[in-house]
Amino acid sequence: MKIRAVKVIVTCPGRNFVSVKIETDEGIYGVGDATLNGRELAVASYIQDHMIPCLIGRDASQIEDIWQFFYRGAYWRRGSVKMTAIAAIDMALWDIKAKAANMPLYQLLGGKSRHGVLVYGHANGKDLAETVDEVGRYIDLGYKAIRAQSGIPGLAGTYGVSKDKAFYEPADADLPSENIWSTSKYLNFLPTLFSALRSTYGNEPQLLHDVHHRLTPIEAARLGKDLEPYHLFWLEDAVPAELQEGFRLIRQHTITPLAVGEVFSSIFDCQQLITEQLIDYIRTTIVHAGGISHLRKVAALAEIYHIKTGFHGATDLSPITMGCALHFDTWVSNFGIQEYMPHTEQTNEVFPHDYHFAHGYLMIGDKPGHGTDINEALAAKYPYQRAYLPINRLEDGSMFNW
Ligand code: EZ4
Ligand code: CO
Repeated sequence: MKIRAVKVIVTCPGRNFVSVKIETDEGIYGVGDATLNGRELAVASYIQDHMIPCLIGRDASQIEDIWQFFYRGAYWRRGSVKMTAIAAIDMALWDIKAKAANMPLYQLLGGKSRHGVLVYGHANGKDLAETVDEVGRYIDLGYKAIRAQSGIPGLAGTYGVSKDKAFYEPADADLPSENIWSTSKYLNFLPTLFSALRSTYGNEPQLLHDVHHRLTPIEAARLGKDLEPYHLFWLEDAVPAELQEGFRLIRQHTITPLAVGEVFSSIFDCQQLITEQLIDYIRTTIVHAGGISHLRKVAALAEIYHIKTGFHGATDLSPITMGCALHFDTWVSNFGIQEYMPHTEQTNEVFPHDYHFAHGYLMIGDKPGHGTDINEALAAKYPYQRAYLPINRLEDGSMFNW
């Protein structure tokens, strides 16, 4: 089965998505997600200008060889743009292989290990009272696990607090908007939020929180310790993780479970975090780290060290990534949880899919392939619109982490 044509499809049904569609000479096609929020066109060009010429005529069944061809063959290794581009091709090729076998993707991976994929939803509010109410609304919607983010007294706005309660979209402007951050205001406030959540809703709901890369290891250690009475499911991205050994310091001080990895592009970004058991959940995702072929290796390494998966699942990962992730989650033995932010109706129309939410779980369908498609005619109606993620500064104006 030979690759006959490859298309890059850029569309903006409310937000930007980059997708690929690979067509074969046997009439079977596959689709993959190549969306890198805020840097979309760099990936589109990487695929269009540097990968497609090498793909035409190649055997679509040779997924591993094609992966190695683009990873090793580029000479320049890793990097988010390259690994997202490889991921998109990889997803599309797995889609083709599963369709050719007339099986849902999870069957090719090793079959079902569970009947549903536990997900967590995103509750957020402008202040403590509103966030507490929002968590209640998610409990009423059937969620068993909920991430809570809140506005912080004394700060105008922060990560994770949305204008539209149902659809959080941080890439909100055609040039980066600016937030102001204070670590001390945050650290003083956050335990009061989780104290209020536990006293209102008891011990049953799983609660999560995303620090979004804003602390140093010793600050993260203090926060983890302060949150111990409220037994979080996880504390996410407590510090920027370029320095993997930095997590040792957090670990020495707290038993709050740690999750990290949504910005990683390969197994080499988390090797030490995993092998030294410095984290509990690995969030590295199919779309930003080389696709299904590479994530299998990350998950297998993590399994040996008692670390579970907890894939990134914000709305900037298209329904194609979500479809692939759900097949992976349904199969992988060391599954932990899956992040889930529903896409808008407009996005769902462009990317028809066969998964659905029920009682706190996402359920996949049995369609051959990964179960998500792209409506090209509809996609063409929404041209690309430049959009950036915000940046973050300290109160004195210093550039900080967003
Ligand atoms: O800010 O995907 O856990 N989820 C997150 C996301 C990220 C966005 C960035 O594009 O941290 O909301
Ligand atoms: Co996050």
